[in-house]
Amino acid sequence: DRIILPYEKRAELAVNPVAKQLFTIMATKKSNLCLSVDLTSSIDILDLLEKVGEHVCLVKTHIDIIEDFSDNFVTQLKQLAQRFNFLILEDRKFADIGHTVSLQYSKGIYKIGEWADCVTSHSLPGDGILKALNNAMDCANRGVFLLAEMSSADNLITPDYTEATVKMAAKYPEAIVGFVCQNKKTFNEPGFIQLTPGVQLESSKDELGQVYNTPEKVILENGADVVVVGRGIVAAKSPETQAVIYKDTLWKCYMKRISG
Ligand code: 5BU
Repeated sequence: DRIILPYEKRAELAVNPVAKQLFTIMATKKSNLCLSVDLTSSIDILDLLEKVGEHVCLVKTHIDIIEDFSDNFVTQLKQLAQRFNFLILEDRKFADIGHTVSLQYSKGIYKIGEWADCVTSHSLPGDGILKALNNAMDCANRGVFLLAEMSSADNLITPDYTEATVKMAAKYPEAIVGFVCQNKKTFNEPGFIQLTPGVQLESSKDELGQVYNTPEKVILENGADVVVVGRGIVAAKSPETQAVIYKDTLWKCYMKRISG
């Protein structure tokens, strides 16, 4: 059962190199916190990461919301990732035919494939999207989190869709870091990582459909391995203090889970 296996053990079972790295970073830094840096100014993002980089295993970006994007931003982001030992996930949610996705992954102004350790992708278009990403990743240290479930209220993903998504991943195991999902029953494979967004210290909602569960619920009941927190940290008075609170709370839940 993946739920009670420690990250060190799961690192050995992972096929994708980014999954291996991420399990190892979590175990080393004692952090299963992924910070979603949903800010629109590159300086604000870099300043925030200076303060919280040491507390996170993964930084999740939406590169297309940054208003002053530049190649220099990417250079600085990569330097912070090196310095603080975290990985970068571009939450691009690819959702087109394979050919278009391979262009979106490698080209344009963002050239995502050059700097993002991993990306998110929908399964909706069929496995051509994974074939495209797998080819574009070209044996580099790269990987995909496949979206099997969403956190938002009344989303249209059905249990059949979720199951078919997990089956699709089995065709390209070397490309798959894990799944973005909300439920531990979604998959069993211990080498894959469950990334779960929609988390704050208190269960709540926002005005646009986001649903928040607590760390206890998502880790102990729902099987989250890496927990995505955005506004819970980014919008706090002191993001640094709040990041430490999240990091400690999430890690405690994980320790409790693996102790059975
Ligand atoms: P929040 O501020 O903690 O609500 O931010 C959550 C982030 O996770 C945000 O960047 C979303 O785009 C992302 N997300 C999500 O909230 N729910 C999902 O199901 C998926 C991604 Br997939």
